[in-house]
Amino acid sequence: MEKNCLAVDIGASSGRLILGSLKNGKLNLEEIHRFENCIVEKNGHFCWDIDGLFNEIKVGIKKCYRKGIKPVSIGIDTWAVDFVLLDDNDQLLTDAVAYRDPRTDGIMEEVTDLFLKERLYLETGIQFQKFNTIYQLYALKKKNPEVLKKAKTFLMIPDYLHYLLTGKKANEYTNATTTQLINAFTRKWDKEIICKLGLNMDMFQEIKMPKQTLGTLREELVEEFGFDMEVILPATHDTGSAVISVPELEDTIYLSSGTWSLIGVENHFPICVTKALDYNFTNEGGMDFQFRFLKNIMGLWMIQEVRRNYNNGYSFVELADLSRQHPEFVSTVNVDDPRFLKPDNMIEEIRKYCSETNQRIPEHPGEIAKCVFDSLAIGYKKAVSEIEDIFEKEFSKINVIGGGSQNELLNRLISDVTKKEVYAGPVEATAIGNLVAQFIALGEIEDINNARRIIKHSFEVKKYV
Ligand code: LFR
Repeated sequence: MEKNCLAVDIGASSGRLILGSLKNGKLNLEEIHRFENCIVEKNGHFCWDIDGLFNEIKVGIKKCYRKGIKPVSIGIDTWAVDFVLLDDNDQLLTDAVAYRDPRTDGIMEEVTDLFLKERLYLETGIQFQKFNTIYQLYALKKKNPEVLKKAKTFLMIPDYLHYLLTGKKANEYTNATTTQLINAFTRKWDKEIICKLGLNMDMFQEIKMPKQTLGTLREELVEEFGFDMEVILPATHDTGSAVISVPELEDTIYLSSGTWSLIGVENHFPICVTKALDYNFTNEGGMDFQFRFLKNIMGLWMIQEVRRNYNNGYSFVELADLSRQHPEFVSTVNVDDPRFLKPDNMIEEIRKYCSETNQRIPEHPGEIAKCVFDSLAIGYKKAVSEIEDIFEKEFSKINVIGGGSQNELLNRLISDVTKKEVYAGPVEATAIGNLVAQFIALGEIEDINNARRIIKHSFEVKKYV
């Protein structure tokens, strides 16, 4: 009997439950449920509605059952770095504060006064972003030490959702690396860093690897859903799952395009050389002990926010079409600048930046959109040349994966600006990578190489030259 696995993939703007099945050497996907996700204000912080998200997962599982499908396994991936803390009764001690919350303003500098930046980088291989878990925990320690004192369990967002499904606690490796508290070489919690920060080592859980089975559903959920299934850990960091589904890595730079743009290459070892630190590249842990050497670029978040600031009056396609009407407009912004992480108003922030840098100020929606797309393309070009500088070689292809790979305008622009062949797809890269981990664990796919061959045969990839 053909086995169905369920991937739960939740990004910063939407979540989906996607069913995967294998037939005649191809992977088939069926979207079961899709829902919105957004940042909400709670107790003076920007937070995720974690209970609402778990509820949507339950709705999706029930939809499966109503369609007569009982998946054999499920796995959840989300964005990285965010976490919750539980008390000794396993109750939530914290809200699921979102990484764009300003609680970490200035904290990275305080932590890097305690540690040499070079040392932190050499041990963890992780980029310096003010929202990393290490800075969120340190902010909590400074501002709410009593909360940290009571904390018995540290779980990242997918770990917590997996805990709600199974009652089992673990920290999944790929996502845990984004805390900047995992030693890149031992692949374990770095006790020295944790203790020096004055954090309680005991709240960190056992590290489990993708493809490990966490458990089965809690009894009450089995009753509620009408069936049981295994919970198999995927790469719970969405970018980790996404990169698994790049069909061809040879001579290729991948660009995982969604709320963030993650641009880089896959490696067998972390690269912690000074140049990589200066360019602020990260080495995030991947499935099968691979490392994602990549850079975060502000991504489609900028256009999502622009759209929101226009009260959703234009669709993304309309904004792209409008931008084409202003070929003469050439002002650009630095997409690495943290001022674009969570400005009060993205349109105003872009205008302010242009004015401060003596460029023409974008007026119309088309000019704003053109400024965003051009700036992203320039950001990608810069990252590509940094990668080529570090590897001392040229790459001829860029493979854009994820939802953003559907943006034809941006794909063409990337090809024009970088002068490389651009391949676009698969669109559902993250869910595919999530499913692949489950199918390998179940013995339905041999290994990741085999999986990449299956992906190549199963999904359309468009070429732009
Ligand atoms: C993408 C992503 C990035 C991570 C950012 C914040 O969704 O997971 O990889 O740097 O979100 O968690």
